[in-house]
Amino acid sequence: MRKILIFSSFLFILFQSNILYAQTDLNFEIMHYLANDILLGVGENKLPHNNESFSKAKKLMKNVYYDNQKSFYCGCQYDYKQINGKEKIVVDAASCGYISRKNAERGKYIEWEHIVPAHAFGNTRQCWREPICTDKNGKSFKGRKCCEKTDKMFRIMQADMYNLQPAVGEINADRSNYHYGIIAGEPREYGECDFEIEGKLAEPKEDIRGDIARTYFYMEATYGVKISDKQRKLFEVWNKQDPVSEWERTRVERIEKIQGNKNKFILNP
Ligand SMILES: [Ca+2]
Ligand SMILES: [Ca+2]
Repeated sequence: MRKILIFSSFLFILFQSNILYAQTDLNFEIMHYLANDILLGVGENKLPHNNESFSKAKKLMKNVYYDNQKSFYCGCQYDYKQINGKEKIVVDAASCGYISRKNAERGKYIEWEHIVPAHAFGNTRQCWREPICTDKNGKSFKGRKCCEKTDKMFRIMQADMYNLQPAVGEINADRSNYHYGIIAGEPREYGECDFEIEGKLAEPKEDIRGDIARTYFYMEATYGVKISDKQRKLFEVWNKQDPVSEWERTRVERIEKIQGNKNKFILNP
């Protein structure tokens, strides 16, 4: 009798702890969703758009730029070519007087640059700041890989086409996650391309400065990306000095058709 009692108590405790475990799990899920919602002020059913795939977004950009295949920073013509069975976006360096600074291989191809870098929008997410992921060796990690794995909203941000521009791979690499700003003088490190880097600052050519400013404003309004006071002042000036061009409008209209959400900073500035 005593044995039965002990055994049934054991079963009871096991049963209870399972419920508790399941509830904790459920609570964690709910908390996770609530945290996302509070942070963004939107419900999961009100995501700005529904594409979670960065690689799909990059492919779709072909349908936006098909009649204006020019790189963002340097204005180089580019074209899609099959190289060793893979589709590559090849830069026509002669079209823009591009000369590689250091990384000739990456200078040959177009990459899709995040104007607001992944670091800046990722930083708003827990998966970027805290090591909430575990690799197969049991080591915890954080950052881009962790966010791609666990955070739907991060994937949505990363795949937002309004934030993507075609850039010569070498320029994309050199810009890294640096802020934009003004650099004294006009040093040229990429042939005729008017793009400068000094310390941790990147200076874009004048006729894309407004485009950059409005992209930051869009990412701030849509995802809560932080803009410092100093950056905001600069972007407000750039927004005025380089107003919305016909191409910028066309680009945004095409993205809106694909992605679904509006970009009020360009269509109703
Ligand atoms: Ca300069
Ligand atoms: Ca412009």
